[in-house]
This record gives sequence, structure tokens and C-alpha cells, in this order.
Amino acid sequence: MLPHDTYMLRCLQLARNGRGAVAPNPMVGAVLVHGDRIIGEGWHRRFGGVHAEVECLESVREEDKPLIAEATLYVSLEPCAHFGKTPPCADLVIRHAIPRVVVGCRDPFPLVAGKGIEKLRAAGVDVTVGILEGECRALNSAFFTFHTEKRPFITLKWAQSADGQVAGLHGRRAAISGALSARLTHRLRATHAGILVGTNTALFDDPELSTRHWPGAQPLRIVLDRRRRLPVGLRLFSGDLPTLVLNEGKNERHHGLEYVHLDGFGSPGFAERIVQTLHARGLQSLLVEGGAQLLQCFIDSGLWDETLVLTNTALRVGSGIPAPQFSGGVLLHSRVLGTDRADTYRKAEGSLGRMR
Ligand code: AOF
Ligand code: ZN
Repeated sequence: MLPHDTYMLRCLQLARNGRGAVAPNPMVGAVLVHGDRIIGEGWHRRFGGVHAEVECLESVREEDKPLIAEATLYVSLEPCAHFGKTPPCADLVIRHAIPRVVVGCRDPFPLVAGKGIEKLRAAGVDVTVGILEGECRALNSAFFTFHTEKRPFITLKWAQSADGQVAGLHGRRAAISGALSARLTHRLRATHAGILVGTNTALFDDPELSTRHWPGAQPLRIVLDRRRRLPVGLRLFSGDLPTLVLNEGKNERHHGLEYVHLDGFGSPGFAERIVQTLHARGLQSLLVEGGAQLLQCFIDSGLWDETLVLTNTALRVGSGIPAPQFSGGVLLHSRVLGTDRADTYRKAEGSLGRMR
């Protein structure tokens, strides 16, 4: 393995320690190398906390400090150039007279976006960019999708019977997935900033959209309720978890719920409108959990990045509501969870879905 790759892999390993604690910031890891010895390591630990480079430099032992000016800094994301919650990391590198920086990938955040690299080069630092670039971007896929595509990273999820139905006749709820699948779903929820369901799913399934089967953050619950006709007794309207109701009416807060105006219900381009509204609110990742109609609307607009299909291989529903039809997906992995099979697809490169 190339030495650059080895140290960048270590950066990625360190960065992952921040999982679940840094969003909406990216996970970032940094390593300081002198000769063939690592003399400093750090990662971005929590949202609002110091950046990986700061931690890395602070970790250098007293006797190694004179070596900093001869060392190479590896960092999985371009050092920042902006005054955010902390001062620019590029300035820190320059102040420590670090001669070489190896960057995993550029930062798409508009306040940085190449300015960190420029700043370092202008100060005479030797900067190499693009080591394990794909891996570095993939680590923060929601952050990258949000800033480059101007929309949240979108995951679609549904459960279907062996004969491809997501519900019984007239949308009646059919207990399709098992306990292990439920845990997988809750884990998936905890890694998204928001979960969206359509009106019929809210009505027929009365979901709580919580993460009670998995320790993790509670995403924003989002429901479509065009004319605000959904019954107030639904679990989604409990008022104790953050909940957004997208509707044709006005913006207001009511009984712990946030009502947000949205146009274009039922018209072409509706998925785009939903996504634009959520992007404007800073939502970096969205899990769409149904129903079939809403999922199909996202698929037809090309607005998805990953899809999880849970199939109960032991259940046949007969005639009911058929599962969404999708194409353009590449199977990432397939797992067996009791009688369920969990297939994860990633959208193939070059499919639809880019928004301006
Ligand atoms: C780095 N090193 O470890 C991280 C960076 O809100 P702030 O001030 O923490 O800034 C957040 C932005 O800084 C974030 O959007 C991303 O562009 C960059 N994150 N940069 O040099 C780090 N976490
Ligand atoms: Zn920084």
C-alpha cells in the first residue's frame, strides 16, 4: 500500500470516531507524520467543537514539538479557511510552519470550497489533494450531497411481501417485516436528519417514526397533510418529538407541531418541491418511508441515493398495494434477517436526480 494511502486510512479511521456526534458537520480525521512516525492524531469530536487539525496538533508530545516544522499533515478533508465556530485551520497549519499537507478531498462547503488549499499554497505549503478521495467523500455522503447537489441525501425504504406487495387491499396495513428488520429500520432512522411519510401511510399505519429500537438521535418527523385533514390523535401528532407538517395552508406552530406551507401537491415536480423546502431548512439527509405512491414519486424524479428493500420471503399477501417499481439501482449488499431479506441499492452513476 502507498504510504499516503496508509496515513489517509488512519485519518478515516479517526474521523469515524465522530459518527453520530458531529452532524451536520462532516466527520474529519487528521494525522501528523514525521519520517515514518506518527507524532500527532486528532478528529472532529462533536458539533461546535474544535476541528481535527487542532486536536491533532494539540496531541503532539512536548519532545516532538520541534519536529512539527518538518512534518506532513494528513487530513481527510481540506483544512477550512473560514472563521466559523473556530478560527481557520489553514491559518493554524501556516502558523506552525508545517511544510506539507496531504488532503483527502476538497471541502464543498461554500465558505471553504478550495479556499483552504489556496491559502496554504499561497503561504508556500506543499499541498497534495485527492488521496483516497472516493472514500473520504463517501464517509460524509450526506454532507457532500447537501452541498454539491443542493438537496438532502435521500434514502428510500419499504417492506414488501414475497409477492411484492407493501400493504393489503385498499392500503390496509399488513405486518410485513420482522423484529430484526425493525431494528435495522430504526438504525437507519437514527442516521438521517429527517423521515418523511405520505398522508395515507400516516393514516393507515399510524407510525411513531421514532428510534426506540436503536440508541441514536431522533430525526425530524415530516408528514404530508395537504388540507390538514389527518386526525389529531395520530402518533405523529403527539407533539413530543420534532414534527413538520407540510401543507397547503400557512406557516404556523400549533400543539408542538410545525406547519410549513408547500405548493404543488399532486402536480409534477412535487418531489423536487419537497426536497427544495427541506434543503432550505438545512436538512442534510432524508429517509422516505412510504407509502408506495410517495416513494414512486421520488423514484420517477430520480431523487434518491440509496434504497433499502426489506422482503419478507415467507409472506404472500395476494392482491394489495404493489411495491414501487425502480430502476437504475446497483445492489450494494443483501442481508438475511430471520425470514426477511434486506437489499440495499445505490443509484447508478449518471442516473437522474441532480438538482440546480
Ligand atoms: C476542518 N476540519 O475537522 C472539520 C471541518 O461550524 P464550524 O466552525 O465547526 O465549521 C464547520 C465547517 O467546517 C463544515 O461545514 C466544514 O466545511 C468544515 N469542517 N473543517 O478543517 C474539521 N470538521
Ligand atoms: Zn477547520
